[in-house]
Amino acid sequence: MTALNSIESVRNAAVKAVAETTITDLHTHIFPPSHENLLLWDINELLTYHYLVAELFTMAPAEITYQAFWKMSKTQQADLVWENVFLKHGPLSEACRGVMTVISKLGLQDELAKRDLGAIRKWFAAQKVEDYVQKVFDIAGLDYAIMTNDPFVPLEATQWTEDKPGHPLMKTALRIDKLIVNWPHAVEIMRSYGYDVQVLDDSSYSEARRFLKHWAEKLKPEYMAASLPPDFEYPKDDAMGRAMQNIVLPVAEELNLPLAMMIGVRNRATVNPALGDAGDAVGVANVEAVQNLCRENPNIKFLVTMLSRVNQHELTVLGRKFRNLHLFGCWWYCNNPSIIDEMTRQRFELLGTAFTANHSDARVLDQLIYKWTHTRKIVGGVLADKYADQFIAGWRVTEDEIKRDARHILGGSFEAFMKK
Ligand code: HDL
Ligand code: ZN
Repeated sequence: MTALNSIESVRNAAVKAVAETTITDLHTHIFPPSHENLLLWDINELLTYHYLVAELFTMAPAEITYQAFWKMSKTQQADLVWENVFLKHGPLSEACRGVMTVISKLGLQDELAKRDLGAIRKWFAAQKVEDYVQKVFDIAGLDYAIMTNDPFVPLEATQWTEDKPGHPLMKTALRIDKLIVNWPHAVEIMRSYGYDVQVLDDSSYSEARRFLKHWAEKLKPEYMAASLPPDFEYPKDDAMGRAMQNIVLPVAEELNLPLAMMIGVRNRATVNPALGDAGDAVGVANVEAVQNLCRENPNIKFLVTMLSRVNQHELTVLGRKFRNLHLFGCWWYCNNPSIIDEMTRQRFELLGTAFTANHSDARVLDQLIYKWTHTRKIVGGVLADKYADQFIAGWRVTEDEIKRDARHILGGSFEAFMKK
């Protein structure tokens, strides 16, 4: 294929390549339809996404208390969000825009323009979930998504112990936060399965490793994952440091199972527990913990994303230092156009294409549509700028090479890293 011979043509090719490339979504909270009502989907779930619940309480009148809200039905909660966040105030937040993008991409632009929530609900009620999963994946343009599978959540664990079928478009990830950040809770759950764990000592370490290996066998996960607080340090002789050192890292190495760390969540317990899933906030975390983990464990692969915008530059520099470190995503409070743009530019400038531009973190199936529609638009624009810079510097590139690079930052480099 001949090289493109103008800035205009490389820009257009970059935007087109990102708009059309197949994406691998390496972190979500979706579930197989067979896992009872764990899979969330439809307009009521979209409107009661915890991002929008938080926004409701930034605007709702005082008489709408947290207690009253949580007692309502999902439909009543959705009505409140629609009325207070969408109708009474300009729905300008990224989470609001997401709901609108989903509705429009599903072909309900007229119903949306008329703000006809009843008609939109009727359309969703007519969908068959198995077909709808495929439809959403097709619109989003994904080859597969990786779930979050937490054996410390009894309802989730039951689906696997009862051998409920998975889904061909959904791969697994073994979620282990509680083992690191809430040992007493982890002990309670592991003991309920008959594991002889008590305090953080050698006998409990080996039992906890046995628990992890059992679930790794059961789930066949792509990676183990843990969301960690801003004060996570490594090495550290505290409960988190000891669990990491004596339980998680040995299992990761023994099973050659990568560890994904998502660092910087300020837990709802210390922020606002009344908001439920919406109660967590963000804190500047310790990038040196990542540096020490990568340096001291060259045989373990680490996938890392951090929650604070403040941590991003230091982490991206670290991405240049370790072959066993792969950076991914604009996570949660970073998954907004202004920050996705900044992070993606920084990553291209420091890492070339050796990173994964985003993950959806979708909790509601339908969100795969908006999270990726919005990301494709921003990343496509950034990639176009990079190719324009490259053209001006004198390099010439073909459309196939641009397609190759677009895939690389949206799943390709992740898969290459996992195979290394
Ligand atoms: O811990 C995580 O995986 C986070 O993504 C949380 O689930 C968070 O509530 C979320 O959904 N962020 O998008
Ligand atoms: Zn998540």
